[in-house]
Amino acid sequence: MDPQIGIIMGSDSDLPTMAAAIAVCEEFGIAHEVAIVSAHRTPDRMVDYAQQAHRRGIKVIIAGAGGAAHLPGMVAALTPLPVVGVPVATRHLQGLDSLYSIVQMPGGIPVATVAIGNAKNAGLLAVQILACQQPNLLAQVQAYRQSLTTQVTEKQAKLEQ
Ligand code: RP5
Repeated sequence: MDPQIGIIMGSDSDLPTMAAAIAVCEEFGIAHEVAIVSAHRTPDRMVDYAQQAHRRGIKVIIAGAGGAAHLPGMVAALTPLPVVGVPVATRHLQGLDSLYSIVQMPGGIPVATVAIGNAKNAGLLAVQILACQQPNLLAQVQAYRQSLTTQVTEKQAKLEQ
């Protein structure tokens, strides 16, 4: 099955963070691909990936990067697809630099930026974007939400025992 979500990151050192987005795709049974695409170290590969993704059937791109995190914004500038940005926490500034690099996009070129390190939400957002056009997936999202509600209800019930 052709991948519908592209998960890219600036370095293999981002993988432990981005693994949560991969896990969401696996949980929802969505075909996805994972690639290391660096805005700074492999700029030509980044341009090629961003320009070709929609032609290959990708519907949403999740892009994670840390430090001078230009990958999500540059990819967003090069693709018509929605881009979800994940600021990866860095050793020196704890990801604040990554967040600032990704979140302040100029009007016209959005990146849906999640919280620092929150690749899980990036995966869920990508799934929900796909679910707009896929009733079965929408039902899965609703079931997932219901499971969150149930977990809280059960914890509350334990507190009251
Ligand atoms: C960014 O630089 C990557 O996204 C990564 O978060 C950061 C550090 O990369 P490495 O030096 O660990 O390869 O491009």
